Amino acid sequence: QSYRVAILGATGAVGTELLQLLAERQFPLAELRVLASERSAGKRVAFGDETLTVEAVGDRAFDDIDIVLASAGGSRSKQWASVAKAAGAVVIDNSSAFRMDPTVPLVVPEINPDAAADHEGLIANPNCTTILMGVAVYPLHQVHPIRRIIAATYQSASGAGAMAMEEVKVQTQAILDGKTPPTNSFPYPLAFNLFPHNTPLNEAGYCEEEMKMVNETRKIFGVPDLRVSATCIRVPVLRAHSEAINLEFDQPFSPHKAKEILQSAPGVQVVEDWQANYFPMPIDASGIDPVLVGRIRQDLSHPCGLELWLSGDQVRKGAALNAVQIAELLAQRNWVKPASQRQTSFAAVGG
Ligand code: 2RA
Repeated sequence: QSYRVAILGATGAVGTELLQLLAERQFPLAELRVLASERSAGKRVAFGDETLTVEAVGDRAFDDIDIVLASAGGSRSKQWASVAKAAGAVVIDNSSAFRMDPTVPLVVPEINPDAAADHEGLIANPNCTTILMGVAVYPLHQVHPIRRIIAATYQSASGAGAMAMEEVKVQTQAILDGKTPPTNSFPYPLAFNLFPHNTPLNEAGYCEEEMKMVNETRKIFGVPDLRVSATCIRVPVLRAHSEAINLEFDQPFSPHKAKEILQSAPGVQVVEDWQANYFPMPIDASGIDPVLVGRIRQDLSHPCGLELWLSGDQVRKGAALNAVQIAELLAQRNWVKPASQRQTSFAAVGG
């Protein structure tokens, strides 16, 4: 079976990656519609060796569409998700708008694929930092339940969009030329600098980005009381996030056993050459599917603790690839239609 797919936000960094992945992975397409704001209508975007013309999103834009891959920001998702659902499409939304809605599955296919079965036309793609951490630590959680996660992230400019990636290059050149670097994507220069993620802070002093890792991980793992703390930092890297992760279990977890588990874990590639001091880096993680994990070692401050380090492509597995893998999951399991409609059709044929 092939599907009529629409990409909302087709001209952004994630939208561009969605197009590339749909072509690379030969997703079964009956039609591909590329949608963006009025301002981008008419632009041409590459799809494999074709080019497609961007259409302005509007009330009829989702007619006859089966699957919408949305990555145009939370306000656009809030504006158009109900229109797309009403037109009969399932929306896989990359924004944070619906992630914590109890009626909306929040899915990482390597972790909780079955959660996608219950969708009623809307599935949320988790935050990039949550996806990368979850893919790396869930295989360990399946062997010994994790009691506590402490994460420190080193987040690339791509998380703030294609313009931010361009700006960090311009800032770098300006500083090398002895000029004042422009600051549009962030309130302060990112080149030769780093700073705590600049999303709003709560009363406890945690920013929204850090609370996404706490709350989304609990929902995806199905462990509402999982103890998570995070410190999210923006660093002058283009498109791969890195994370230092400390895990506490209820019993000792040997680094050797952890490495063995991760070497066969879905979506993970272990990279650690202790002699060469070679471990995951953004320059290796950029542009590839797997999350690179390494420096797996005993936490020397806790007998039941484990430390690890990861780098993963924020635009790819952190956003676009995870969304496309959800679409592939729906197609493989015949879950494209909302659960209530599937049950009705099953009953109708005397199932
Ligand atoms: C960031 N995770 O990196 C957020 C948005 N994708 O800023």
